Amino acid sequence: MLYALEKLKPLAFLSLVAVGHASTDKGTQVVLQIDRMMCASCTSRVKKTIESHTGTSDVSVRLEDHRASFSCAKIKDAKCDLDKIVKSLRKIGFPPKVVSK
Ligand SMILES: [Cu+2]
Repeated sequence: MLYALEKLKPLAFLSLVAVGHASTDKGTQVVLQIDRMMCASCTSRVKKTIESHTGTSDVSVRLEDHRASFSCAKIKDAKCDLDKIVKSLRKIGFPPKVVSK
C-alpha cells in the first residue's frame, strides 16, 4: 500500500502542474509577446489571424505592452493548435514569443 502511494505521488504532482495553467472550460489561457506590432492595423491583423484558428476565443491584442492573449480550447475533434498559430503569425511578419500557455 505504501509502495502504491509512493508510485502515485509523481503522477499527482504532474496533474497539479497541468492544472497550474489557467485552464477553464474555454481551454488554456495563452499569452504571446509580439514586439513587431507598431500600430492599430498591426494589432487588428494579429487579432484576425488568431481568431481564424480553430478553438480560439476571447482574443485580446494590446499595443501598449505588445501582448496578445486568448483562450485555446479543444472543440469537438479539432484542438486549438498553438504551434500553428505561432507559425501563421510568423508568416504575416509578427513572430510571437509564448509568454504563458
Ligand atoms: Cu502597424
